[in-house]
Amino acid sequence: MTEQAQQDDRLYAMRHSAAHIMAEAVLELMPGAKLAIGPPIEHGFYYDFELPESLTKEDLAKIDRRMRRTMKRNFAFEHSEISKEEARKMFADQAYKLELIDGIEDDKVSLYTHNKFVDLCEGPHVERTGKVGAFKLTNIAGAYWRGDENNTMLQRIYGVLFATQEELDAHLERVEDARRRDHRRLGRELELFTTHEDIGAGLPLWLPKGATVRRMLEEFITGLEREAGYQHVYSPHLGKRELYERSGHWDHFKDDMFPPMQLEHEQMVLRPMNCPHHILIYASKLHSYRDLPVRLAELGTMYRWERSGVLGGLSRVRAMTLNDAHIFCAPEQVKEEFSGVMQLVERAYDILGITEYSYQLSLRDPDDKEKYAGDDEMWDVAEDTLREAMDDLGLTYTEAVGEAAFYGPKLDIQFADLMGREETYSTVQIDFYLPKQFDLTYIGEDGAEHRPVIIHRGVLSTMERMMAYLIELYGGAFPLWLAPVQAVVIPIADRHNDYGRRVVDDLRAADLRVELDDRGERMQAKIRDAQMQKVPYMLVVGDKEEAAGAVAVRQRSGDDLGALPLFQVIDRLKDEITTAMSSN
Ligand code: TSB
Ligand code: ZN
Repeated sequence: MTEQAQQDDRLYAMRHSAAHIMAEAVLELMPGAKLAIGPPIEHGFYYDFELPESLTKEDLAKIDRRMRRTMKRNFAFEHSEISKEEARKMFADQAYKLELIDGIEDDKVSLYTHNKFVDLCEGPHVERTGKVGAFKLTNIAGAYWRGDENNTMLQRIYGVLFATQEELDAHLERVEDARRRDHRRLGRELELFTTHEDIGAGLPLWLPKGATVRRMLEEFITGLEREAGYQHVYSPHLGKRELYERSGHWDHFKDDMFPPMQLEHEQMVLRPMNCPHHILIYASKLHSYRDLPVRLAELGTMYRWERSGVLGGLSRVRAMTLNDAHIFCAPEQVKEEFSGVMQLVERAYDILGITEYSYQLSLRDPDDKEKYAGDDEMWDVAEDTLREAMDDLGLTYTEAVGEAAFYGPKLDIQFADLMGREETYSTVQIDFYLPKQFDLTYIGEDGAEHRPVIIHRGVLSTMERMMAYLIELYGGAFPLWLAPVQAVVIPIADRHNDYGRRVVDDLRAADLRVELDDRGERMQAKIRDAQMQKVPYMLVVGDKEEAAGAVAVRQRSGDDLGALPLFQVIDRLKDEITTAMSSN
């Protein structure tokens, strides 16, 4: 066993043991408590109880104290086995335990005892109650017995537990940081996006400030794409059912699609991907090898029937706009195009300040061929091409079997959120299938028809998912070029409002996003509010500034740059933007 695996097992036993100690404490405090189950989980443990009254924060503190006492007294955890018959007697007043005993197949029931507390349990546990590590009870939640909403609602107490106090503190700090940076919370506080129940879950509304950030991102990425030889197109968000039958989405992606709309003579579906539309744009004219590669890009809006349980803020939604492109190229151009996409990805990450990511080759699961279109040979060629393209670039990657698209393997770029959960952002996919389904061709140098390959790629992922990530990456403090409001002009008194307005006009004329805070509040309050809104620059104007054609400049960070002539401030902001957007 590796050292890591040993540590994981040890932590598992500690967390499990703490769950027993907690159940004992609850039973002592509330003798009528009915105990359900109490497993270890990631970062800690929980236990479910049926209790005569709702638990309060004060109860948690009491339970905590009792647990610590039990830990200090350092009882041994002792294992024993009894027959089911004996177990039924022993747990006669514990209905949930009786149900669990009935579910045990063996005739032997395994028990663990510490102090006088006995629980049904397979173990393993630590040796003694003094060895459970450092814990904290975090919260109380409702949970149905066996997760079934037809059953009784139980009360669940969650705890986190680590081997040492330092590790526990570090974890709690991470959780707190994640809570502060949570894009759903910041999305509300900074007025970036919202949802409405009459519109529906997973269908976000982008508020003016969020829309500004998005527009800047869109202008940024489409600019890079134009430089890299992409042509931008527009296409409608829906198509006939037949289109998706032909593309294979109907057979392989239907579960993720909104059901068709029945019209007079046809069925229409909201598109779950943009590829078929781009393919038909390619096919709308004849192509010669000289045109290739054809790189068709679109901020393509698409719709997926994500299950309600997996929706989360902006990171997983049902209506989304992908920074999409489909590259139609000759087979011998695939590697070069792949490399071009990777350069684009790197450039974009560099400018956005994205540094933590990993490469995942998402491959077909050969034991689950139903899920995929195309034959073995096609998959072998596509997967080999992708591996070689990655190896040529000298990039290391992990492989994820079963994560391919139905039409081909993908290079997925994975980012972890603050709690370590991974999601795919950029993706580059090699597709030999759809060109065949749509009978795509180009005329080769030899005058004969050839079949192109399609590279599907998203650089920024969907605007929704990237926005969620960036909000958390920056903690809401967007760099100047992305900030929805780049500067707030703050007049010290009402008599400075006119000058403030002129300052705003000059900044706007220089294409900067500026607001005037002419509320009748005190200057300090205005500065505090601008800081809360994470506005990069605060430009304070009073008598002195007005007389000098200047503004007193304060940065979001708290730095005070003093009074500077307005034209100099404009240059400074413009410079900062140019530098950020050309960083290398
Ligand atoms: C790249 N046809 C390709 C395209 O040409 C495609 O759609 N690939 S995809 O299915 O992998 O989706 C592209 C990216 O969209 C994913 O990598 C992921 O970053 C993002 N995405 C997928 N589903 C969602 C969702 N429900 N909410 C937000 N973003 C999503
Ligand atoms: Zn595609």
